[in-house]
Amino acid sequence: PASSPVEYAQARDFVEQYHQETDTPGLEQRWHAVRTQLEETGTYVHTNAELTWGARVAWRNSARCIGRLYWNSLHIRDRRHVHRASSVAAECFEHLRTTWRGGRIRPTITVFAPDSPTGRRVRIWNEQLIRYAGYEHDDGTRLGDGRNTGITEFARKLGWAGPGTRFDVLPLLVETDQDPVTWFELPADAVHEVPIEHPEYTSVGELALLWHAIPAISNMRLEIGGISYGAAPFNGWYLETEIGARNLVDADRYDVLPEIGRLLGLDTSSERTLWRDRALVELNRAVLHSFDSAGATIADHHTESARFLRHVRKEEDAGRVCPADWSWIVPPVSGGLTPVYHRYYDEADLTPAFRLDPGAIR
Ligand code: HEM
Ligand code: NRG
Repeated sequence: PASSPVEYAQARDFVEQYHQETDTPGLEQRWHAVRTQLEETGTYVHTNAELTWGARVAWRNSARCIGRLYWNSLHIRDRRHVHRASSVAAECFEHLRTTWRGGRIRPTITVFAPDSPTGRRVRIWNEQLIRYAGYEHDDGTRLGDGRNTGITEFARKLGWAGPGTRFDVLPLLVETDQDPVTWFELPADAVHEVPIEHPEYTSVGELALLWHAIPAISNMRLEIGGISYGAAPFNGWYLETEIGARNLVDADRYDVLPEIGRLLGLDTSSERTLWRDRALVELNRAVLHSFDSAGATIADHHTESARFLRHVRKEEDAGRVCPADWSWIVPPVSGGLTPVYHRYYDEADLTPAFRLDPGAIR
């Protein structure tokens, strides 16, 4: 189904906002050109500068993101001419290779062809470019990442089969108006993984835990001035708590705290020994230590929290509101030790924006 024509008001707001904030002359001239395109085609084409600024501001407007201090240096890969499934997959793999930079990860977004009134449409089904499969076997045993059982089942129905380890990298699932949803195995040189080891408790390494170095969200649409980019995968770097307090820890995911507690010789007989909390802190130390050893960029929650408050102050100084969602910004470890805990934030739904489609599956 074709998307509806772009709304004039959204296009106008964006063009105004762009010219004002970036001090670019020629607003009325540009608006005239945009309006003509809207009249003739029902949509319009962003200039390169508009796309760059729009994507950066969509990041700046992401209320759940603690990492926004560097919003203005987001690297944009303009791939608006790419709209076939296999080329989309190839460009996603190239995205992963170029953002890596030998471990000095550079925040990057690749923008594919937008939805159009003529029916053009590109979708990546995966939540992130790199995710681990989750299996629920008939005998009730589970393997891998419980978050991804839905998409794993879906990939298997399409004919994909993983090696059956705890960390099988899922294939990329791409659908376009011209291609039914198709799976593409990720090439090894696009996937960097970090084995998790503890700086002192060497037995933690025997658990053979690992995680992928790059978090690249691929199922959010990028909305700029009424244009909707249905596939625009982006990444920065990890905050250690995402891995060390959630992905490896949530009971419905890798649930490793009981194993860590045993290895550390903690008294797990009662909650009141706080063995979970002690294991959690050691796991987060292990994640930071392992990424550092691998030379892969990763933030810690103290430093990233302080940076975020610098960002909020900079935004205020620039005369802008900085929308933030307390429940997403405050880290899941030692919340009260971080400065982001001790205040409230503005709420606002600003555009450009990244949005999750209601139909997105896991
Ligand atoms: C969410 C950190 C870069 C857009 C988050 C979250 C963290 C985070 C910790 C919360 C995730 C969760 O609790 O599951 C960082 C760090 C970055 C970074 C350390 C390093 C540069 C980026 C970039 C973009 C971005 C480059 C987009 C261009 C978002 C969005 C969300 C988010 C849209 C919300 C995701 C959702 O609703 O599920 N970020 N981020 N972030 N970030 Fe960032
Ligand atoms: N919690 C998710 C990733 C969400 C986004 N986090 C970032 N984004 N750091 C996880 O995989 O654990 N980023 O663009 O850097």
